Formats: sequence, C-alpha cells, structure tokens
Amino acid sequence: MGGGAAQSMRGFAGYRIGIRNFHFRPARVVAPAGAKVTWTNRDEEPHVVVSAAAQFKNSPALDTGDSYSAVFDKPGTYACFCSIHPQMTGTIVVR
Ligand SMILES: [Cu+2]
Repeated sequence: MGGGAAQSMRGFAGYRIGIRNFHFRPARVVAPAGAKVTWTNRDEEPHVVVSAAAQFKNSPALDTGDSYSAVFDKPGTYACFCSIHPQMTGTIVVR
C-alpha cells in the first residue's frame, strides 16, 4: 500500500486507509480540509466504515478489495468504526 501519492494530475494526494487484520491502517490520519480519504478492505471479511458521530455517510458493506471514499471539507476530528466489528476504530483529523 502506497502513501497515496500521485492520485491526481495536480499532485493533490488522496489519503488511503487499508483495512487489514481487523484494523484500520493507519488508525489515525491527519489531512487538510477538502481531503478525500479512501478506505480499502484488504481482509477476507466484510467491513463497514461508520462515522461515530454521523459526520459522514456510512460506507456500504465492503467486500475484499472494495473501496469507499469520503471527502472531509471541515476541520475537526472524525472518529470511525466498523459496524460489524465495533472494536475496529479509526480517527481522521482534518485541519
Ligand atoms: Cu469490520
């Protein structure tokens, strides 16, 4: 998994979070306002990305290899978890 370089022509990198071994990796992402964050499920189990405070739209169930993206326009701290495995938690800090 790369760091999300070169995702657009202008060099604005998206932020990528892998879901692997029932963890969000990295568990914490710091991104500028307007950043697009993409989760990709690398597990054999389905996962669902849910905003703990309903700050962004929940993902559908992600099967192996599926991705889901959300754009974070406003600065703040966004906690997320997997609704199937609530012990899986992550944080996106938008500055
Ligand atoms: Cu899960």
